[in-house]
Amino acid sequence: MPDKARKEILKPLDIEEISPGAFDGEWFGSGEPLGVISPIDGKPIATVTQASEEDYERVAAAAYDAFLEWRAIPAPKRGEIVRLIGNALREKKELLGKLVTLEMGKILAEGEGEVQEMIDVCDFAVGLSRQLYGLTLKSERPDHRMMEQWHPLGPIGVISAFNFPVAVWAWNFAVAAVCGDATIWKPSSKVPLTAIASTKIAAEVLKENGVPGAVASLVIGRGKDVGERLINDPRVRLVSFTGSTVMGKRVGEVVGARLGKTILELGGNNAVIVSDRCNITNALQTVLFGAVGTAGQRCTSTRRVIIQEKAFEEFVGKLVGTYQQVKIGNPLDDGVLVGPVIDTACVEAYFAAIEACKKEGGELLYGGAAYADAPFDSGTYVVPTIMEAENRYDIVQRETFAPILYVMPYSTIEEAVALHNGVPQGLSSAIFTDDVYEAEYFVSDRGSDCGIANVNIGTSGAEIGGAFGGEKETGGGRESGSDSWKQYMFRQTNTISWAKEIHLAQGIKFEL
Ligand code: UN1
Repeated sequence: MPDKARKEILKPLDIEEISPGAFDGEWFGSGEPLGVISPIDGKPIATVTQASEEDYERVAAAAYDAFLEWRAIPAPKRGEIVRLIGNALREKKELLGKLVTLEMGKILAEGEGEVQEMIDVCDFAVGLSRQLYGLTLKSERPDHRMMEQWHPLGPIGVISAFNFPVAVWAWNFAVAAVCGDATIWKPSSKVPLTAIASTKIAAEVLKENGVPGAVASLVIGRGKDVGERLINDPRVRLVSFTGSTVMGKRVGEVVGARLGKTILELGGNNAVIVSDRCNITNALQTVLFGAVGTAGQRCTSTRRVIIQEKAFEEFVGKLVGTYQQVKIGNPLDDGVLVGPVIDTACVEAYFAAIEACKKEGGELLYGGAAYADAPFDSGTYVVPTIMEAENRYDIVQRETFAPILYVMPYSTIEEAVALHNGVPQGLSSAIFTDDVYEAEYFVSDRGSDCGIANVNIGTSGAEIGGAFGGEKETGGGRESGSDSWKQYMFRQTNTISWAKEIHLAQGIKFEL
């Protein structure tokens, strides 16, 4: 990729060749340098000076002080700051979207889509800032009133993954900010530049409005230096973690042991059920986007398609036909639908999964190879793959973060749902059907066991207005929309007496 393209993206976003990786109102960093590589061509983009353990301490102390100041500002005023951050993101949408593409490898439309999610959640949070409502409750005592209030919680730790380098931070930051919390963000070390750029955009607005910069704190560093400190830090009342189930279990254990709170967004193993009574064209298009979009690296990516046996052959045949037309290449180029995967470790996981599936009896129907016409020799371009497999295979039970789709037939809707739910994860799910019974069964108490269940749309591409997250090994957390904000605050029950005399609850008499 020409250096010009890099400059055109980095310069206007104020990313230097060597950027400090810690922010607490000021930029600094005294840890080891981290080279950032673009998966597009395997070449370096820039270097980040990581945060050391001491740097983490400085950031956490500043975030705590910033929280004390920020929580005293009325929530709608905090919302106004978030509104301005949303506007700043609107101005930088194209640029930041390009940086997401450069650093992470997803296509431009998806890079910009991610920034759109940031904007959307800012808008959502602005409205929320005039709500954050509690209940009033009837007291059993005369002339007493009970109510609930929600108060700011404290600094929030946000540990985000490489695949959604900016949107997931925004889901947490925008909501936490209107709730009165400061955020300490530890992004994936694979994508630190987008984190620096996003923090700079927010920091400028904070500065212009006299708000402490540490409301949007950042620590880029190694897990053992800053990640472990963050999850062990009693000042950090809530840790919102997105990543693998293995890592999430560790975060859950450590934060749980100190009785802190967590939001865990872990692995998915998302399936689409395709009925023989559905719009096949729509189902094909949707499965394609879900399975090959972001090169299969969304936690909501479609990994399994469970197809009614009468429609199986036709659907799979057509699906292979659609896969053949997908343009793979430089994600900065027009018309490309699939860019590189994040790194060569991902490519290894891709080949290992295909081999494992074959060994268990699976059949390769399409793909299963490095992309022969890759635009660069970075070793990160693979052909999206379709395999016929059985749900019980060990490899099908696991989440492989690569564009591999397992297809399998079913006969009854009840069997389809049993197959669907027969995996350890429970993030996102979908059914394609025109049959009311099937659709309602899928979203009923006996239906999908996932946090997200859709009818006639796919597993990925959730709107920010809904609560996002999943059940079982996905971790049970919910973030962004609906009433997810409650996790960023603590609930206080207030009972207020305006009675002339004392009344004890439960009618107890306790008099001298
Ligand atoms: C993720 O993959 O970590 O629903 C998040 C979606 C996006 C977010 C995915 N809105 O696919």
